[in-house]
Amino acid sequence: MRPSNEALIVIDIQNDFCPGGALAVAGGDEIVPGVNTLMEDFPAVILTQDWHPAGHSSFASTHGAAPFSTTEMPYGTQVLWPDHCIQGTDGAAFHPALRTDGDLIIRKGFNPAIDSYSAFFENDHVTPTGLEGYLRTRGIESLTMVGLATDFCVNFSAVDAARLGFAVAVRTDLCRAIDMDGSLAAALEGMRTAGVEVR
Ligand code: VGL
Ligand code: ZN
Repeated sequence: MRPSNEALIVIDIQNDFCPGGALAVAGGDEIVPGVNTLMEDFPAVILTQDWHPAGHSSFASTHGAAPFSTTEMPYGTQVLWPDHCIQGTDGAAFHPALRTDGDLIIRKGFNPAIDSYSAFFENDHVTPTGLEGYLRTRGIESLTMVGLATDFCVNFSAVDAARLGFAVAVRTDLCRAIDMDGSLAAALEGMRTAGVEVR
């Protein structure tokens, strides 16, 4: 068992991000057995769940636009995604083989007007999710991250955590990427620059 100041953050291992889902990440389901095993090593396990209302502003359908195009939001450029992880649907549920008996499940992306890739802040980079306070009040200082997708929610979560002063490692063998237009390479570079240990 790892020391009590360490936590495992399991990001968005949900049906819509796995093969057959609305925003499927290639091989997304392959990481489930390894993530389940890794949970046994950590005194604190936190899962995140992408959790959008129908008609969310990150959905291409909301704008009459093509999926994977981009639009300018008040907070910056936003990729427009296929409808995914709609609250209460099977697509928003965790992969059925994923252990979900962790300590905390934090939902994000529920604000209709702002997407939230990061587990710490919405995409405006200022609206907190509350995860930082939870971790600090539990005395957690070191984070290991796994999950989906490497280049979006894992990336944003890892960079924010490093910026907040947490020690952060990303286990890339237990992550899978969307990888559009070089986004995976950019994410790996950005995480390393932010001081994340990319393993
Ligand atoms: C994610 C795109 C949209 C992710 C979530 O979990 O990486 N990507 N919503
Ligand atoms: Zn989403």
